[in-house]
Amino acid sequence: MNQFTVALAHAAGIVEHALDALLPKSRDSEARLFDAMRYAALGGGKRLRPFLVLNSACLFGVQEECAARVAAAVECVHSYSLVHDDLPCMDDDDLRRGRPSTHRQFDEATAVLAGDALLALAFEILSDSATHEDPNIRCELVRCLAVASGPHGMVGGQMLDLESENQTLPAGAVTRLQQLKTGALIAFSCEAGAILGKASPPHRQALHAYAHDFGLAFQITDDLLDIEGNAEMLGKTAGKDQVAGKSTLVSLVGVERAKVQAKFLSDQAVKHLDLFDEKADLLRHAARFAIDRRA
Ligand code: GRG
Repeated sequence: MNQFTVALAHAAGIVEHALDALLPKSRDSEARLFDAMRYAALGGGKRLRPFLVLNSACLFGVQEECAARVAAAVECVHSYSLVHDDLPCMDDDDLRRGRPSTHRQFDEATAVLAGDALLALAFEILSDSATHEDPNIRCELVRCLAVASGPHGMVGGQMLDLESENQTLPAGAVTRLQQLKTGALIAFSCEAGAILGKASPPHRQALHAYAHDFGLAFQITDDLLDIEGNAEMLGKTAGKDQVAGKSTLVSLVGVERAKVQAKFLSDQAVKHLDLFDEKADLLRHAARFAIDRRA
């Protein structure tokens, strides 16, 4: 295992420990809801967003327990988005993270409620004084996560994505859609450390720029994996973009040019970290991982 793989596994351990504590095992009549929430949030995944939260927080000397709570909140939002995305009314997928998607394991109504509950729990976690002693910081975290996950972020991107099926979008529209659907939550994950650490505007701006290029490189790679991968390797159904007639950078410019663009964006993301010392090395490695990953 290389240094980055070890660090990613370490971040996964930290966020899973936090989620395990924040998601009670059972609560009498609501037991089924909590079981479904735990199934969705604790069932694997790369935990890349938590990694980004923990490592951006590390740059500013933030206490690990505080960063772990923010990482757990981000993963709650991410897990909710996957649960809802897999529903029959959206992507209609039976497989997620190598096992039945939440509505297949439970039922549709439970999956909708588990997703809703995970979203609400994220904000409950952020607004708790255990996340940061300063209420202004907690308020800023809540505001930024709300923007990243709502109509100006992930949900807005998902709407554009649904509307774009069987249409050819221009490259600029594809980029905007992906920035909203995937990039906004990744950007929050990178900036969260700067918010927690009350970083200077240039440091926060550098992380924002890093996240912008990282998010696009990550999504182009996702689109490439959808074409080049298979269900066993990805833990989810492959080849869905083509079936749904979705415009992606890969469908617009082809596999080879998309790979060149992803590499360009990953390199550019690394350059945005120039004002940080070697403490940012794991974030530099992460930009490479975003394009080299096989799942
Ligand atoms: C339904 C509200 C709502 C939003 C859906 C995030 C999303 C928007 C849909 C999920 C489907 C998808 C392919 C989105 C693109 C973002 C993406 C690559 C998600 C998968 O993230 P990974 O690879 O997943 O980090 P793991 O399982 O590793 O956590």
